[in-house]
Amino acid sequence: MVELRDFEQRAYELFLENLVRGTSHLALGQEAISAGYAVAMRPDDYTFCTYRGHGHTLARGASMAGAMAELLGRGNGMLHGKGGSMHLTDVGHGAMGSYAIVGAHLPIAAGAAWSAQVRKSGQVAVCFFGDGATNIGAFHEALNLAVVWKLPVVFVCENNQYMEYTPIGSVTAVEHPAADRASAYGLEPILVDGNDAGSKR
Ligand SMILES: Cc1ncc(C[n+]2csc(CCOP(=O)(O)OP(=O)(O)O)c2C)c(N)n1
Ligand SMILES: [Mg+2]
Repeated sequence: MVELRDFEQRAYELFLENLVRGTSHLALGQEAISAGYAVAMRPDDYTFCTYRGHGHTLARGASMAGAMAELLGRGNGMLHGKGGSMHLTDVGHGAMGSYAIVGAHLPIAAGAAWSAQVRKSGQVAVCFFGDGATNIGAFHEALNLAVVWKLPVVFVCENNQYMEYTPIGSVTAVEHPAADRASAYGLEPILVDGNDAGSKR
């Protein structure tokens, strides 16, 4: 958690110095989620991130230097400086990409889980997304398919209460945008306080 916080703070400083190429979405305050899930992952499990994916990618063991160099657009970045903050990917560590289109990666994570199921590899896909993604059609399609096909995929909504400038409560009728809808698809909803590293539910 400390390492992830340090990385984000440094990225923020470099961004203010205009050294970060493109934009950068930080996850300051969300470190416990990245640190917690990574402990449970097998080395060959899959992670799918949003554009706010520095922590999730680093927690899988991706190189911090490679990630920072990527933000700066350098040739020694993990994607040779071509992807930047919003596209961090490190397949060797199971980090299967960061996706800038809200909700786009939920069906892709379901597809990766399906491949694991077909190959009987025992791998699990974990897919992170924001509260805003729960109002995108792909969220509902992916959850439904995951249950119907019993796919080894875990969907994790990081509810920071906002989608850009819009409070999620102003556009969503239920209190817990992902968990309250998960039951409708036959998924067990689990609520965790992401700011409490010791929280279970
Ligand atoms: C399909 C799509 N629509 C709109 C956008 C513009 N956009 C970028 S971030 C964002 C808000 C997403 O909020 P949320 O899912 O809660 O994630 P957070 O940024 O809070 O982590 C929007 C609307 C986008 N990237 N993709
Ligand atoms: Mg949000």
